[in-house]
Amino acid sequence: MRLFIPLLCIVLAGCGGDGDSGSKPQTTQHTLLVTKLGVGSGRVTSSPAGIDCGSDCSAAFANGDSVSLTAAAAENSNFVGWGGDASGTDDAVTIVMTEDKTVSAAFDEVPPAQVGLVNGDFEQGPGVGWTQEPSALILLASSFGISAYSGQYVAIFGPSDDNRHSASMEQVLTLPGTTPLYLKLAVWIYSEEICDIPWYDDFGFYVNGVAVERNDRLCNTHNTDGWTRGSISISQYAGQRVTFRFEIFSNAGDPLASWVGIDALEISTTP
Ligand SMILES: [Ca+2]
Ligand SMILES: [Ca+2]
Repeated sequence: MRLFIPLLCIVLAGCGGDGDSGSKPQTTQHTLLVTKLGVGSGRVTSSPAGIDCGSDCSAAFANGDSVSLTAAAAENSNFVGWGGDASGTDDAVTIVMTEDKTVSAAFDEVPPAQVGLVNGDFEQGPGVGWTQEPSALILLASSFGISAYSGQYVAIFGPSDDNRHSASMEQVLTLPGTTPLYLKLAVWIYSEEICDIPWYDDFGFYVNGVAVERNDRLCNTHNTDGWTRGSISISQYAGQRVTFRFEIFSNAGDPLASWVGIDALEISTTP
């Protein structure tokens, strides 16, 4: 027993000898409680371990402990930030356990990405879906003296009273993940440029700034005498978030003298 008692004292870390009145008090514990707020979802874990919230959202830690909490948003959620006895928007935060503490973690839902074109037939007018420069290109076909291919509205790229040398329209969209994939559209070309003279205009369809379909010698032999239906392969961009851009321009010093109308844009799995 003479050997056993000192060993037991080490294990218990607190055997007072005779006359030793200053023995350490047992370490105080504080509770850390994590609550989750918001319409999104996510998980909060602690280091040292103890909280995995999830379902295990409270744990006791020794007085003075530094506890690091880490928030991980679930799919289609965002971590917004910490509240209660913590603050900030970084995924990790450190809490010093000087007392019982409650920390909230807020998660928001990420709105699902719009798949496909918005206002591809332009029937929602010039204010929806498309950024247009230098002014609205989506207009009532009747105001231009033509019929729309679909509905009432079309987009027209060409000269204007402002003596523009270019006009463009773009939209950021997420494409469906299926292949093959096509952009189907109706096109009407009317050019007054003479093909023997290099004052051609240039009209193109660009994805992420790269020309996918382009006519850089637009002149009067290309006139379509009305709407024609065409399709452009965009399979290589399937499933991606991309920028669609249509642009007409004339070379420096030479005005635009071509009009290109487009209408009834549609993302399709068939050409
Ligand atoms: Ca239309
Ligand atoms: Ca020109």
